[in-house]
Amino acid sequence: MATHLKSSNTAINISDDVKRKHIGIVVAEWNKDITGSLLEGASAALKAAGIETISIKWVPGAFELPLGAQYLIELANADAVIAIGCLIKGETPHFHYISEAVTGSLSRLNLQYIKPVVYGVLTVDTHEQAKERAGGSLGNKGEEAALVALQMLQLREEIKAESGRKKVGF
Ligand code: DLZ
Repeated sequence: MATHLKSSNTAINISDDVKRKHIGIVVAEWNKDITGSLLEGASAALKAAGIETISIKWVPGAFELPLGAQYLIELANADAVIAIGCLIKGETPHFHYISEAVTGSLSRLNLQYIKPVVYGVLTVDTHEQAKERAGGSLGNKGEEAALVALQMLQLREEIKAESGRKKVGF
């Protein structure tokens, strides 16, 4: 039976086919108090949606998220990956180099594998801003990332079903 979920932007009906998908979560250890809360939000949302198979893997920092996501897709055959990290602006240009590399690489994985690789990475100025987005006053961005993964998997199923129906007519 389909499960009805409401994200901040849209309502999603999760079909039984989507519930059987394997979803990977790759999480960075840097700023673990924050990434741990984002992980809790993402896992809780996937469980509430009835997702049966969830693999959680930790990597050292945000820079390692793209390779961790690639491992989950290539070696564990994940259908979607949620990448969770927290980059806090410091006094060196590190923040810019890492956030640009991570954003570009995660974005490319979506198209390379034709699978959702969701950007659950906070890029903030302060630890306080991160806390607000990791279960604080601005919600939990991990939970939002999980809903995005489900929405994209559902979209794929719908488009597949529609294109199958069209072929029957020829
Ligand atoms: C080096 C570094 C710095 C300065 N800041 C962060 C951060 O705010 N968040 C994060 O997830 N990782 C950070 N890292 C570590 C890098 O992502 C990476 O793990 C190392 O540079 C090793 O490749």
